[in-house]
Amino acid sequence: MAEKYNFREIEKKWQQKWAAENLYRVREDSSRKKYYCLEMFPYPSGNLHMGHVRNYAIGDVVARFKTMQGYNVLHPMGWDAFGLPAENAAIQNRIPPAKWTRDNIKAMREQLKSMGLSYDWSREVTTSAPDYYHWTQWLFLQFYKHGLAYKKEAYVNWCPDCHTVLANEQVVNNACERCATIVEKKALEQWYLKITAYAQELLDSLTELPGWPEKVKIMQENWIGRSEGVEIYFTAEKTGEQIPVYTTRHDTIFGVTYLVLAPEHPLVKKLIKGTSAEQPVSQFIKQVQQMSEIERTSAETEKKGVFTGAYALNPLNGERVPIWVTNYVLYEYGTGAVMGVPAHDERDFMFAQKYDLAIKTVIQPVEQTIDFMGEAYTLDGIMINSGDFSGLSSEVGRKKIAEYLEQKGLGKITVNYRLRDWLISRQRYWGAPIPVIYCEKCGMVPVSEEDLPVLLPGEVEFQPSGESPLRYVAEFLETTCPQCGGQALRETDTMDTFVCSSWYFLRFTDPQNREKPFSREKANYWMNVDQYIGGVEHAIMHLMYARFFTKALADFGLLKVREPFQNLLTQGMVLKDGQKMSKSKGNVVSPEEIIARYGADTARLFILFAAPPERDLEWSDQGVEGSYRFLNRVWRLVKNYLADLTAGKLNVSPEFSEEDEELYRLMHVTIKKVSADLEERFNFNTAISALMEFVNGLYHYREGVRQNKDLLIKALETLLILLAPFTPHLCEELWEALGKETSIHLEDWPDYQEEALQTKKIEIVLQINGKVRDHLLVPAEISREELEKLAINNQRVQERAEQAEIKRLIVVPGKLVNVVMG
Ligand code: ANZ
Ligand code: ZN
Repeated sequence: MAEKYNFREIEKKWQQKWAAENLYRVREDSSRKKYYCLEMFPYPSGNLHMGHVRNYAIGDVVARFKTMQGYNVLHPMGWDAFGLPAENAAIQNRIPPAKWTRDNIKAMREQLKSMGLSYDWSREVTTSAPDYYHWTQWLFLQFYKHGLAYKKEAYVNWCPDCHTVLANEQVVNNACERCATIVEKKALEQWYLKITAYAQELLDSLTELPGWPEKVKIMQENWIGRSEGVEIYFTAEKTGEQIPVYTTRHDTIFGVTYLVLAPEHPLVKKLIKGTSAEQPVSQFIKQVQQMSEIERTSAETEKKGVFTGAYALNPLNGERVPIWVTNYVLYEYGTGAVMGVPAHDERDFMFAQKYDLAIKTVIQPVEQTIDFMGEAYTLDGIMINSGDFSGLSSEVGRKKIAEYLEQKGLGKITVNYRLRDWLISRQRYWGAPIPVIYCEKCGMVPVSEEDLPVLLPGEVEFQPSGESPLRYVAEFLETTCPQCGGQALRETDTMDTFVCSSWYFLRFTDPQNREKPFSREKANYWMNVDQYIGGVEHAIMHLMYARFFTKALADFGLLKVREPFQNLLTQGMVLKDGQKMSKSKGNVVSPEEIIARYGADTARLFILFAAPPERDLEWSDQGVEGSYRFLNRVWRLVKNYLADLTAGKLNVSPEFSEEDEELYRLMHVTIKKVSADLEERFNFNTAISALMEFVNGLYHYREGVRQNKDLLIKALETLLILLAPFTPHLCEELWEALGKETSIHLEDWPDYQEEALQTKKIEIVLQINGKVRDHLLVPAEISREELEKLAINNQRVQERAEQAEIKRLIVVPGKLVNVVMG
């Protein structure tokens, strides 16, 4: 008998068998409850890392568990295959992106398959394949038709190194998220998707997602950044034009001592034209445009500005205040103009001090008066120096002032969001071409749906120039107008890859559809995703965009649900020596090596056992060894049982012995524990601990003299079934060894019996004056009082009590009671 199990043979055997039998293929079946389990699909970098292994192992346990619970489970996998790395590889190694991507997918698919994951591979999708991006383009056209895709000139984040535009979310600390180059501002015509049209709904429906981590919802809420305030109309003294400013602190309006415009504000040019301020202001604007939004609003950045020489009038008190241009006001937020209240805003305070502008106190703390202002008082308080509004609290004052402004037509109550429209244009080759054509006569014309997909050309010269490489491919660029048939040019921008990943979960419901992105019926059957699993690094962008798409597509009539992901699990990182595994740190443990050395089941078990899924996990070689030893223990348990069975060593006993009772109880306790751990919080680690205890219990039972064959086989089967979602190959192999002819992964998840849980009895030694007199068989959870009662009523004690008095009782819980008599 083999001492160690041959995982190499076993794992390969079952992977092939499962594939040949299409074990994980699913179809819509309205008579069954569905369950959609999805892990974030990977970018095909070519190499599976431990983060992937963790992500997919978690998802696989969930999918297998739900299948065994009787759900019709959709568990698909695909490739987020457009994006820069493929293009960079093409530039560096002269490999066409399509080939690079195809090769990497092939390699990674094999790696995934070696993990024994229960994917329905017939549903595999690749976002860079024409049969997928066909529908990405089609969806773009629907956004366009509904007024949710538009083009505008904008100052965009430009990475001079990647030669492309970056979304705000891709700028980290003023640098490109990918290459860390400092980001510049550049004016370009760009395509946007109008996510802001859904800002309020994206915020409101967060409350309908109790199955999302609180921290992710808070990040989304902050990103949407709703604020309620007032637009107040100041007037430019020189031109008489209105200057709306956005404020949330209109209770401070009597403290305004200056007005500030964003450098991009169109009024600036008018105000300075032909004045002595024209030259310095223009100079300043140029400087500011080199800064990113984050840098401009950061508390550390020095607030700088220039006076325009012009003045504005305060609509409430008619006061005349100077108009400045500064680096800290953003054109894209609110109205791009702000009223400066140095006494009550920190930025304004610093600014006023620096440029010697007036500081006027109009809010006072309730408790004390302030006579010297060493800093801004930014909290609410009582209004002073505020005309008729003096004496009101800030809160009441805000209400009254808002009403007053609205009544007089001097302003209006407004809600603002930090969320910006989503810039989707990329000046890159390896993305879905934006299906738009420019005709000299007709202007901008969307490509007809019948002409989709707009295919990416194969032969392309990669010379990053800031323009899309597609611009230099004549047969792509030059086309005819769908309206007039005249000569026309194609749009050469491609879409941000986040567009592709905003609807892939829908394509999985109907991946081969040639008529539509997906059928409404199929999407309605499978959606929404019951459990989504992935890294927290996608907490903002991907999840927000996918939610936006789902809502918009529901409004287009393409599906019913308005939220894509019912429950979200964000798994922790895999660390080595306390640090994230990375090539540069040289602390990477390769999944391929671990699987080659110990097998996929060991790798899966270790990674699921080492930490709860949401926490970071510290890699441990001993931990891997331990998991491997445990699986060998399970292996030997079953193999030894089979040997004993053949040798005729096991009998059917008519009634349960104490040991039988104990094993029976342990089995039910384990079912209960593992089920609860999987059902409630995916506490895989404690579920596995329970299974380890069960295995210990089984070994203990096997040491006993008398073994109940029926019970033993039941216990072994239960063990394999409960362990199957974690280590599918080993369990399937042993299941087969037990003579089963159908897959263990199609077995029903077992139920536990409530009565069985209580049956555990323990033996307590009864002493009288330190001498053993009897043994008491009692329930394990017996209380001290009950035990004392039992001891006193014990026959031996009662006999003695005729001559002697009970003086005291000494109880050692779970072990003994000593009755002291004299
Ligand atoms: C006057 C004021 C007085 C302000 C005061 C604050 C304190 P949230 O809550 O984020 O919406 N603001 C408005 N538009 C801006 C822009 N485009 N760039 C930079 N700052 C802008 O913040 C609203 C506040 O942010 C507004 O209220 C405005 O400053 C500033 F004691 O107006 B406040
Ligand atoms: Zn035309």
